Amino acid sequence: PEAQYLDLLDRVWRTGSERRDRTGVGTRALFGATMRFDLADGTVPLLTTKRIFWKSAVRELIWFLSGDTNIRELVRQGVHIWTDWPLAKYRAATGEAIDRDAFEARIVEDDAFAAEWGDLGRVYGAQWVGWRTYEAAGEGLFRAGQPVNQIAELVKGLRDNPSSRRNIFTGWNVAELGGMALPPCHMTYQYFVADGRLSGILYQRSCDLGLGFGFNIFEHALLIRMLADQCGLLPGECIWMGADAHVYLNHGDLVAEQLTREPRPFPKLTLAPVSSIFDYRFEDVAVEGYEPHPHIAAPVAV
Ligand code: THF
Repeated sequence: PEAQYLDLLDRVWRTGSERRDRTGVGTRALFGATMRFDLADGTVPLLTTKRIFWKSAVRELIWFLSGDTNIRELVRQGVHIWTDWPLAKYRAATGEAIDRDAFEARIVEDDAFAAEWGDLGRVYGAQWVGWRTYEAAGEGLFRAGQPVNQIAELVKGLRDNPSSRRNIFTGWNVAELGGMALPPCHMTYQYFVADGRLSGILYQRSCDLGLGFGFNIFEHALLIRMLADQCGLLPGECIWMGADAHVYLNHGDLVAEQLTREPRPFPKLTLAPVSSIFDYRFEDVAVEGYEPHPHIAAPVAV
């Protein structure tokens, strides 16, 4: 099954259109790709052709579900994958040449500093569990309404109305895109129940195949497993739809190396039983039999 990913990686690198992107690094990109992974046997799509730091991915997903948008909690847990954006902003604003470790140390130690510089704005967690609403309050006036917890609504929907075609949540809040450090890449999720099995589709508008994909697909699968457990369902298929699927130009060597490697079987995932989708802790997630090829370090374009 990992062959689907390797084929896309190869195709994008060989035939993708070369383009300048927002970050200035440049990419090769193809538009429109699909992959599907069967979760019914208890496996998860965790890439084996290089080590993926799945523990960071678990912590990131739990952080999204908690509604948090400040990197502080991630940094406290040793997860560094979101640090580069607040760091770049801080450096640009202050002109201070602070290094990454010192910046992270301040985020953890200094409450006011974390509040001012650690927040990513209205990103994933804010939209997933706290989508803002407003209600009319007289002539041309509005007041804040009760925020929508899309994840709680989804769980309810899957339990009460599993055949609905509206079991969806999205991070793409048009009105708040300007208030996000980065608009969501993995943006829309939809679910489907048949024969007691839960399948999910993720629509990803933009995918960094060399770096982010390994995290994105694993978290998509993990969320399907959590939702299935919470709704008394078995896992079905994990389907991925990528729009702009790209490889950064400075990931060429990584791609070449990864394509020489033989994929191994995907590992098994087990979840402890917990009473709500919001109660998962890191310790409740176990991955067994993960024997990947060595990690390949790759720079992240900010
Ligand atoms: N921006 C870009 N350019 N690529 C992305 O993959 C990406 N994301 C998120 C938001 N913007 C993005 C951030 N997610 C790593 C992993 C995921 C990220 C960002 C960075 C990363 O550096 N991974 C390294 C080390 C991991 C670690 O130290 O734990 C790796 O080798 O996997 C995709 O959603």
